[in-house]
Formats: sequence, C-alpha cells, structure tokens
Amino acid sequence: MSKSRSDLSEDGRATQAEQIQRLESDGFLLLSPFLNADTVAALSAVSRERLQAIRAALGTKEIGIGSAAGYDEIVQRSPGRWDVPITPQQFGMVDRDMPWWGLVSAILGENAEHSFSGVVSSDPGSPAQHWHTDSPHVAKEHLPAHAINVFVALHDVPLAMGPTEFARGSHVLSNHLSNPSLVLNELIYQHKGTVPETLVKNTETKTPEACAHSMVAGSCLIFDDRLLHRGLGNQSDNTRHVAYFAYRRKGYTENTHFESKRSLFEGKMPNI
Ligand SMILES: O=C(O)CCC(=O)C(=O)O
Repeated sequence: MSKSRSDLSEDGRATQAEQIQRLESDGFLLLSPFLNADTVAALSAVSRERLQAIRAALGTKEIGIGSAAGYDEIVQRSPGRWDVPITPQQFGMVDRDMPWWGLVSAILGENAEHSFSGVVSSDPGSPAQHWHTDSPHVAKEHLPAHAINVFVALHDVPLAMGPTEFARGSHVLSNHLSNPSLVLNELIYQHKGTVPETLVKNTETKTPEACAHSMVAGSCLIFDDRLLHRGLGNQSDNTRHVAYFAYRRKGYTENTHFESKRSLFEGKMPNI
C-alpha cells in the first residue's frame, strides 16, 4: 500500500521531537520496523504459548464480549478476537529497556507506569471491531496524552489479516466533556453507531481520515489512548497476533480495560 505521513520514521529520518509532534497531531505513529528479529521471536513464543494454554483452560466455559464478560486471564474483545494479559516479566523483558521507552517517557514523564500488556489475537474470519477509544478525556480542555499504547506486530500483518485502523487526529475530537453530543459509554465500549463521523456531527470540522497500514514483523504502532480505533477483520487463513504494552501517566488510575471479576482458575494458580 502507499506510504502515508505516519511512515515518516521508516527511513530513520524522524527525530524523537518529530515523532512526538506526529503523535500529538495524528494521535498515532507507525515505527517500521522497530524491534529486532530476536526480540520479536521471544515475544511471539511467549504469546503463542500463553494463548494456547489459556484457550485450553477456557475450553467451553461461557465467555461474552468485552472485559466485564471475560476472565482475568482472557477477554474476548469482539467475536474471535482474544486478549490474553501477559506481564513484562512473563514476556521475559524489562519494559524500560524496550526501544519505545524513550518516546513513551518523553510524553508521559519519566515516572510513567506500565498499566497493561499482553497479546491480542484475531481468529481467521473474525470481523472488524466497532470504532472505540480506550479511555476518556479527563478535562474539558485538550490535555497532553494520559496513556499511550504500543502495539507490536509479531509477524507480517497484511491488510487482509486486519491490522489496527485509526481515525487520524480523532483524539482531539473524542472529548465528551467538551462535546455534550458524545456519549462516553458509546466511545469507550464498542458501539455500532460510533464511527469517525460521530465526532464531528453538526460541526464544520472535517471527518477524521481512517488509516490502516500493513505491518512487517517488529513494527510498532504507538497511539494515544483517546484515539478512535478498531481492529480490522481477519480475512486470512491464519491467526493474527499483536503484542501490546500500555503505559499511563503516574496518578492516572481509571481502568475501563480490564473489568473482569472472575478467574478461570478460581484461586488455583496454574503453572503456566
Ligand atoms: O485488535 C486490534 O487491532 C485492536 C484491538 C483493540 O483495539 C481492542 O480490543 O480494544
């Protein structure tokens, strides 16, 4: 596919200041490729092993869509799209040593905290998600990001395999505190009526452009938590695996991401 403005760093031209500027204006940044093959292989091996063990433990137990209907160990984010939390320790890494830490800490502060990490795997044939944001704005005025996500492609992800799609610049438009026509629960929980047009309804502002990029293994998508995004459908014959690492500004404690109140293991800690 053709290159877009967000691919600026591919040839190493972008400085950190330019990357931050891009994140502030577009809400996302594609760094491609970013992780070396050994690191990708290590993240991929842990992700696949953990997913397999947790899916086996889930078996035929009932599970709905969304974190409140899931388990501590697995959430079905949308039909056939599985989120399995994995800590940096379980991944075998120190996240402050990861190559994105400089950028993340420049935005969120040196005392930024790891909030979540894991793998999101979409089964062949799984549909596109509804557009959503990952957390709400915290003030009426537009503040710097309070949380940043890093998605890592664990293998090549062509468009047919359903990479993440973003509405460029929508983090500036998704503020339910300054725009009373926005319904918070319809932004942060997937709702079929929420589309990029929703954010600019009855205004003169242009609809934010939908952007999806194929990714090579080891590419990282870094984005503001308030950006409207969705995982696209997987039309391929293989499962799509993307590892994620999420960070928050110190003191930001809101959590709409993992709301489950039950474990697959009911207090018995499995050896996985
Ligand atoms: O699977 C993806 O690409 C995105 C997943 C996502 O945004 C979510 O489940 O909240």
